Amino acid sequence: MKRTLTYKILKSHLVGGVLAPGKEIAIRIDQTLTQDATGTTAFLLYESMGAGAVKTDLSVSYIDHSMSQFGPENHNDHLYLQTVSGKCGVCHSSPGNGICHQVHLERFGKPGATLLGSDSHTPTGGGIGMLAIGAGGLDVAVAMAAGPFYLTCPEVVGIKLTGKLNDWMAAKDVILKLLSILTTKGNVGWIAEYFGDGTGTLTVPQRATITNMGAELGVTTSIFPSDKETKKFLKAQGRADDYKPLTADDGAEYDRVIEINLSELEPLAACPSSPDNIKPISELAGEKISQVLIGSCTNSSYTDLMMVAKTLKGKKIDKMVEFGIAPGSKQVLTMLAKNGALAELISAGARILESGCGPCIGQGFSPADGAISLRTFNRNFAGRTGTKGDLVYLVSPETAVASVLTGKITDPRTIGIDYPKVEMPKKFLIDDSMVEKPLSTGDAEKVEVLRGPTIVVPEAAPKLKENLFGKVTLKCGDKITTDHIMPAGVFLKLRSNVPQYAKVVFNCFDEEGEPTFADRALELKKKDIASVIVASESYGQGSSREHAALCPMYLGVRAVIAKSIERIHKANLINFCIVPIEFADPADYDKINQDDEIVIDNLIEAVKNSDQITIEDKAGSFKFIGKLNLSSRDREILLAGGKLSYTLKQSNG
Ligand code: MIC
Ligand code: SF4
Repeated sequence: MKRTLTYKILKSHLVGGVLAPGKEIAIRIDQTLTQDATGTTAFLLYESMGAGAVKTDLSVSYIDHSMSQFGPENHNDHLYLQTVSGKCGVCHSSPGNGICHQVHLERFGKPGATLLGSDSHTPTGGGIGMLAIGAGGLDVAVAMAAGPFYLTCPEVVGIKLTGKLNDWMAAKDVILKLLSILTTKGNVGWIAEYFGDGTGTLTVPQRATITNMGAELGVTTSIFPSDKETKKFLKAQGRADDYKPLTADDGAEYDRVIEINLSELEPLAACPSSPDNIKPISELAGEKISQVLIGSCTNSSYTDLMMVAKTLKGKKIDKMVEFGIAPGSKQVLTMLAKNGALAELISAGARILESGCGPCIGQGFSPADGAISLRTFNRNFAGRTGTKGDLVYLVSPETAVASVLTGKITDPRTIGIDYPKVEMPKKFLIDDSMVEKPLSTGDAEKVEVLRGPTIVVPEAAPKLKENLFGKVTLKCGDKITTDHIMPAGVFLKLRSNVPQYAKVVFNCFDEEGEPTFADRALELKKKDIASVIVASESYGQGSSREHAALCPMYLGVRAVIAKSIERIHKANLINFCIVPIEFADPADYDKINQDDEIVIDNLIEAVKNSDQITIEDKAGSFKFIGKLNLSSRDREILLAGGKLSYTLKQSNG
């Protein structure tokens, strides 16, 4: 049988189940990554498992998200993560070393290996032929303790790339094109595998932009073959030994094929406020802008920023635009500093930010009311910038730099500048001094784990009850992202303190002068009434943050009833014992309303044995069927009271 690259890697890591689309499989995880915003919970839960030193080939803990440090919380988290990493045999990447995905690609990722990361953009590693998957922190903690990762055996969509990108066209335009075709909805359970002659024309950083933003499709991951470009990149990173060639078999059969001719692309933008709201730049050109930001794990590579610096050389940006650049890693920033490109950027008018997530996660640079912000990032969910009603357009660095010169949305092909081709360096500057390597067992034992007072161990999930009596605390619409459920930005510093962080669950829906979602849910919890969330399509899109399950769980949310639920969020709900229910008939969504009191009888019995469950209005005005789309393991986890209890039960026999 002619195999896809995806199936080859899955096969070599399979430890349970059979490789048949739609069936649950278990795979061995070679590497893990965590970042600070999800990492504290992941490590607190890891410690609760009493697992000792990590059992993976490599686990890296990055500090890159929460670096604004207003108040002691962030630094408390950093110190905890640094010391707990030392204790558990985990590499620690210090703040300033760079964004987890960029650094992992540069310094650690390996073709053919599996990577599980507590961040939804972990698929960036697919750019060098890794099978790299995002998950909740608890799933990553289990993988660090040698537990397999369970997933639905995917269907593979082959993305056939032909042709070659023209001047001023970018990898970002490729993934925006794909988002215009596949959208952010309905791709759960798929993996996107790139093949065709066009793949060989793309460099590793370009491929990584595409696999990174594949997260926005909602697919499990995206992957490119490992070929001579991969070899060139790894060699330039001083890691030639990590290279191995990997491709799909000739004539491999994909479950679906989408063809994109790179030569025919035109510059695109994702318009407010969804990554799949795609329009050609030609339609938007001339629109006045107030802000341009270049960076994030999608577009902050050395080659991206060199292209920007070369375009700006000797020029000044438009006076009405504020311009920020966040280089993806210390490697990128140092190289720009050494070759003079940084000076060109500063002299053109850029504000240089530290290497980290920064404005991508709402830490600074919130745009003015009504101001258009052009960003090379991967997400433009409403309000993610910290400004209500924000107007964020996601574009390529090429479009961003052209626009910062003119002060308007601009097609880079029209600015009359020759495209500054940037060659991949033969050798990247290698300095891993901001990565602490795992200690010897003796030294690890001596490490004192620092736990600042703002770090609170999360409460265990409560057990399911046979009959659920609840109230619909919120009814929401389509595409509710985890940013809606659990805002980041200024609240990011509360990630290690669930009772505090839970106060802002769904705060985007709170009305001034009215009790907040959290108040309403806690009030019900006191009376032993469960909160139930009702949602439409694609509930839980976006980030992997398990706080979007953990904090609602703390507030007493016990079930989510939606038309569809996204992969990582559904797993997080199960991990924290919130029952994910899908409408058997989507039309039933219209029957149920906020504040309805509902009854779900025989819940435990249904979770044990049934694929469906009856949801009834207490007042008797409706009754409908919900689907329990659960694997037998999901059922066991729910019945055990969540994944932590399940894992402890398993390890105690
Ligand atoms: C994001 O881009 O939304 C984040 C912040 O990186 C999240 C992780 C988090 O919420 O900490 C993600 O993508 O998973
Ligand atoms: Fe950081 Fe933004 Fe990437 Fe998330 S998407 S990891 S916040 S840079």
